[in-house]
Amino acid sequence: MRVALTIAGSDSGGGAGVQADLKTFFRFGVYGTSALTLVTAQNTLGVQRVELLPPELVYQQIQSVAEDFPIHAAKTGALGSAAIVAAVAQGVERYGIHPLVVDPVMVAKGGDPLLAPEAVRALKERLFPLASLITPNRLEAEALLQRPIPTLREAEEAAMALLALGPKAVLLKGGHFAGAEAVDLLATPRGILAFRAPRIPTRNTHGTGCTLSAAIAALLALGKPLEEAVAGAKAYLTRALETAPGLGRGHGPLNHLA
Ligand code: PXL
Repeated sequence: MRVALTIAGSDSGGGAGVQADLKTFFRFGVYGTSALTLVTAQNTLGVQRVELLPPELVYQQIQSVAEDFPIHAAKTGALGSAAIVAAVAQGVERYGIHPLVVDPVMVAKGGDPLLAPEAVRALKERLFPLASLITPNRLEAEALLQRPIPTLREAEEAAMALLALGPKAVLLKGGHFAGAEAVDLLATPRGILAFRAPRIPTRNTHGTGCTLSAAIAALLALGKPLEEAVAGAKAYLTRALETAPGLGRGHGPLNHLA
């Protein structure tokens, strides 16, 4: 059995974070392990509280998993602080964890911060050079590049600029741009590929980013090439959105069984 590791935060509502990642790994038949970075008290309406775990405890969870399991792929989600980013980078380097998908989570769906502003620099300097892929949405890409990306037309150039920050590949997600299709751009040194899917009109979008990056990590753990992993993950996300169970009174979770 193939093994994946998620290094991310807990969402008590079960729609995002580590809970979404483990459900997604399971759906792809991949054994899921985890290193928790922070704990949220959260539901579909918002985040009521965030507590960061000690960086050295984050490192130790990575150590415990890596010293006993083969890790065929990993992903990172909410990391909280610059010190946690540094601990994660140290663990990834020490145990040669690869391939690594870095989802540069900055805020939760309702706008609550999951990464300190000063940690963005640590993310770029420490973690991006270790990443096989980073998966920013429009808002995260704008924060990383310190400039607006108003439309899909500017997105290609933005994806290439993000690639220059050091990751092996960039998936600039199109969910936050206008249009009938959700177009994600995959930038690699070989050029740009566009992945298109119909935009699903729904408010049940809690955990879409977590779920996509977890599905990519699962498919990489199964040995798929990057382009195939991205295409397969996007198809899964579309099905999970289409069949969302409609739980909660806010932004509801996806159907991870899709
Ligand atoms: O979707 C980003 C995200 C990541 N990690 C945790 C979250 C969220 C969004 O709510 O709660 C723990």
